[in-house]
Amino acid sequence: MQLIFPDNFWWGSASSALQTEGDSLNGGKSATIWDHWYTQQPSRFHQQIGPAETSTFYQHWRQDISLLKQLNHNSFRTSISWSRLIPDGTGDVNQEAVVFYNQVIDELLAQGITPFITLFHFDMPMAMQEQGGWESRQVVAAFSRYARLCFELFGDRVLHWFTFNEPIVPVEGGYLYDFHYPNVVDFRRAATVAYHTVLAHASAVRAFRTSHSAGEIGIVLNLTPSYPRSRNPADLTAAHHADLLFNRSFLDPVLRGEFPADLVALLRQYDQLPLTLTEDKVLIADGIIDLLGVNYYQPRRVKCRDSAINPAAPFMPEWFFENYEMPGRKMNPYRGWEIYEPGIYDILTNLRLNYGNPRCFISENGMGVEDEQRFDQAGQVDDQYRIDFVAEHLKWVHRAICEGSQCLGYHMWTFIDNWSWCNGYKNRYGFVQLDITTQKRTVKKSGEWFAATAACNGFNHPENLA
Ligand code: BGP
Repeated sequence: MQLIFPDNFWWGSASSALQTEGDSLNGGKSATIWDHWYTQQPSRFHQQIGPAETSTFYQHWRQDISLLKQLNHNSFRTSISWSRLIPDGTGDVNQEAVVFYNQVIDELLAQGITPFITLFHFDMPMAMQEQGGWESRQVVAAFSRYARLCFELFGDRVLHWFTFNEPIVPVEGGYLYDFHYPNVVDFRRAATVAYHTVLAHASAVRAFRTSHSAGEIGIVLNLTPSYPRSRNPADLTAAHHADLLFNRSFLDPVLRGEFPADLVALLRQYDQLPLTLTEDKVLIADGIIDLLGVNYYQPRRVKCRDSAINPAAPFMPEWFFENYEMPGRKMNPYRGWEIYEPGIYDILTNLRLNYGNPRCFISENGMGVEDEQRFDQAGQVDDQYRIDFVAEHLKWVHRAICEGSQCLGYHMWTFIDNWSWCNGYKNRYGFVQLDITTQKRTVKKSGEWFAATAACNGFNHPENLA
């Protein structure tokens, strides 16, 4: 079955500044929370590889962009590093950074690749964290200024902006589950961080609108459909709560301009609401976006709790559900994530039916695999599993589009094997293999497949949809 996508479909991939640039303390850049945390607890990082080098995009940007061209990308998302552009977070702009980002943007455009730019991808400047990070309203104001400066500096050429990448992840990692700095476990503080992130997002959208920049602004959310174990009312309620806490906490404000009433009621009942100001409501309503990026890796399967809550334990999302390990689920064993391709269709359909069918695109989807060198065939990684993964997801994206979804593109995570936070280089995601010793770049079989798919605006899928 030939699957052909709409005209001008965005074919590309996503990456982030911190995971690819390297030179994390050079070029006038200051430390992020990642640099700091690495100095404190290097053993938290796979093979003790920290953020200093990553995949050397800061040096090899020209070569990397020519590889993007070779992969037939018509679009590419990366982020600007706040701590590179404004080293102390609030003060002077680092001209070396301006030169660097101008070169990257100009070269992308020269190669016919539309730049999609994110403003914040998990990389809080340490100087801002010292002021409280997202727990502080001053940091929200500083972010808004940083966003405005980006629109002024690059907005004549960048037409697709994203305020945040996966804003729930620093909330979960930094303030609930101890996998990002500052390693706090405290729901009320987590709720404050999430709330202030929404304010920061909305302030940046406001700054964008008042700057009269051309183009559009959005946000990238990792949406994990919550599937209940059964139709039992207790399981359905568990799934509803997981959806409220992990998806709708950001989805509703950016698409409907307000938080879900039942989420607010739930947090009020448990005395976990952050402090709010009267004027916040109007600001949040101003944060409605033009374009939604959807990152999809895995579903969330839940059931009602089997055991009583320990009232002395810290308040947690898991007070309302338990994760459910569905028998026979298909797993990516390296990352420990379930692979469930119809989930991507369910997200797009939910957006179409319940959120007014916003303009959106798949901004990340991908498969991290350990020890990929073992698939080397005559000097190239033969990653047929990644081709199958992408083809199956694209099949469901195509179906959603046929039913009316305004899904405008598909970006893969990621272009080149890159540094994956605490996982370092354990799992490889790229279309391009990176030798981390020599920095040699070699296109994998999936990269060739993707280039052909992008060139044809589609591909031949061997089977019919069920
Ligand atoms: C997303 C992030 C990316 C990337 C990807 C893969 O959540 O936006 O930054 O890292 O996941 O996940 P991981 O690196 O944790 O394997």
